[in-house]
Amino acid sequence: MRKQRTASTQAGRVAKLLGLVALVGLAATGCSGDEVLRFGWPVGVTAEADRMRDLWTWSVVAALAIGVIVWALILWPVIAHRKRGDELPRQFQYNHGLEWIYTGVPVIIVVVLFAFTTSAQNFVNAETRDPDVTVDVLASQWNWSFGYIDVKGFQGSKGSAPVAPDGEMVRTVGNPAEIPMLVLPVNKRIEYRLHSKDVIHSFFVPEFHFKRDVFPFPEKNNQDSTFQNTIDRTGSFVGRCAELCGTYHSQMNFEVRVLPDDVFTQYVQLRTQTNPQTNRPYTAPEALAKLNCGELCTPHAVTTTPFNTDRTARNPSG
Ligand SMILES: [Cu+2]
Repeated sequence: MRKQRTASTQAGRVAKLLGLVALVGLAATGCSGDEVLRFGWPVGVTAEADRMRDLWTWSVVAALAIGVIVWALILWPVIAHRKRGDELPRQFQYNHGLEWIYTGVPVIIVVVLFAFTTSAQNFVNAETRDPDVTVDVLASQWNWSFGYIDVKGFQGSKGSAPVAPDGEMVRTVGNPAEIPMLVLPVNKRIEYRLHSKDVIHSFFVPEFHFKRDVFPFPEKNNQDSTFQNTIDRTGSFVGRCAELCGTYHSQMNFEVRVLPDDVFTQYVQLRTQTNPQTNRPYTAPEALAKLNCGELCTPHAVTTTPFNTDRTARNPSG
């Protein structure tokens, strides 16, 4: 009896110690409640991102809860039932009830996780028939080019070769002085049509909580190179290539600039006009500078901060 009491007192002490360690660990990170529940993910800027964040948060919470139960089931026999003599303790094998539980519970967990994952995936992959803006995303070693399929009457259609001849689509192409910039309107349905000139790349915007591989045309094996989303706030977001694609893969970054709808309309109109100062069509930074809409139109892209687009500074061996 005394032995049992001692064991339960020790288990209580260990539980208190573990609780204290968890509390200090949580407090010492300096994270807010929302940050803790994001478990390392950035703040999402699309409804799709929020849905995936919910799935991620609750999956981690479920995994932690199961982890705590498993740790307790390991620690409890280690502490409370450690060897106390040579006498063999009572044996519990062939307990069918227990076997049903530890087979059935994991199956239920997998089914529940599968259901929630499928539901989130269907929501993220959903596409409307008539998106507000359709952008052609062309990846190449080691650059991005973004075109507006609806601008200048280009008749692109899903499934057809998406590369428009030069001049038919307003395009933004990165160069050593300008990061490639994808300018989009806020709260509008955007369709992204992805394709590559050469090897496989991957279109990744951390704030979208989403990336999709970008394959050379034509599509094979029923791959879906199109996706849609709606960005719910204005701002400037970093995009990256997330598929190792060669020497300068790490510098294959881009920027997503999200503007109010009316400013975006003016932006696209400017991009179809000639800049009297250069006698060439307005580039993305020139058009943003002309729009003069404060911080939102500040042409981050003419500097390379925080990006480094300098392809000449490194030696050829990379
Ligand atoms: Cu790449």
